[in-house]
Amino acid sequence: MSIRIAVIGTGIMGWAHARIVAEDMPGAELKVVCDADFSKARRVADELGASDVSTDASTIAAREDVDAVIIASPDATHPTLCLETIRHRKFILCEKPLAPDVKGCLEVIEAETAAGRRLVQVGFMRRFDPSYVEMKSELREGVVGSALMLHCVHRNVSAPPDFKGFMAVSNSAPHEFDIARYVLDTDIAAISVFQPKGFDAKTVAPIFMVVETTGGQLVNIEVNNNAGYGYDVRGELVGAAGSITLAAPIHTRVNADLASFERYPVDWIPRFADAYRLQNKAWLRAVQTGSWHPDAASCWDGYWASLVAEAGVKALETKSRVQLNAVERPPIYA
Ligand code: ISE
Repeated sequence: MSIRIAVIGTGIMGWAHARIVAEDMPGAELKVVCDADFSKARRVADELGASDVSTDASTIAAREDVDAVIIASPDATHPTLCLETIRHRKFILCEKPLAPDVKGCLEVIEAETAAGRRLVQVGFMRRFDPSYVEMKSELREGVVGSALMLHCVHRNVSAPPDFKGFMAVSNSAPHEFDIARYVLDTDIAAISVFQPKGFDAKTVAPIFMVVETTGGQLVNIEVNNNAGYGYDVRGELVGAAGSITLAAPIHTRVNADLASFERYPVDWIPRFADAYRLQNKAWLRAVQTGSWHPDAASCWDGYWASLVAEAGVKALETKSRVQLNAVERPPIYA
């Protein structure tokens, strides 16, 4: 019996998830494509062979022909749609962020705790990226000794029209906040945020963060949403006895015009194509079996990403180091 999946949202991520469901998730069926704009939903449904379209996201979870829901609608709608879907006890893959603020994350955590079981996986797909997975396992093997620092670079070609400077912290960097917790197996104690001279929190410009973990490690994160040359995500974990460097999935090297070069991807979809496929397949197995992949990001991980993001925006705006105070972890996320 196929798992009938509804995808809410037909933006860059909604398209990407709908395509993976339709083309690369045996055991799943793309049942409904939902978008407030009927023509967008119709176009994705027609191209990918979905059975139905909808323009009302609030009705999706109640549908008897939908078993599970992928939420890839605008960030602000995520918590409400999670709450509605949890109310119907259906599994959710919620694109990051779980909620744009900590309050929204805690509301979803409260609902999931009341439901007595995990139903939500948050779309921190880098946890399924083969290079980050290998970085974590090499660290666990003790190859480079104890982890001391993690250097992160996260560069986009260009920021979307409505992007503001602080969104480098609240929208882009949550991937690094989460992957640091995943790779280092730790939580976050404090964050400091800097920009080169002459920029403010509204100006889209390179942002440099220093994150202190509760394990005593240092994580530095550069985010540049207008790097211009390509989508470039780098990472180097520094241990007491060596280091582990992330390798991007480069498949060809071009030799032409007396030059030899590799091409950068245009955005995160091709760079993390394997990660999205593996993430979505792991989520489908959880829907089918009720047991979660150990790397799957839970609502607790979604809460931490928003907690660090909120602290990071405050650190940017106040030009100060901000310490984090997390709530106690509910037992269902142990
Ligand atoms: C975007 O929202 C993402 O999630 C991408 O993975 C990230 O690279 C990009 O910077 C964000 O804006």
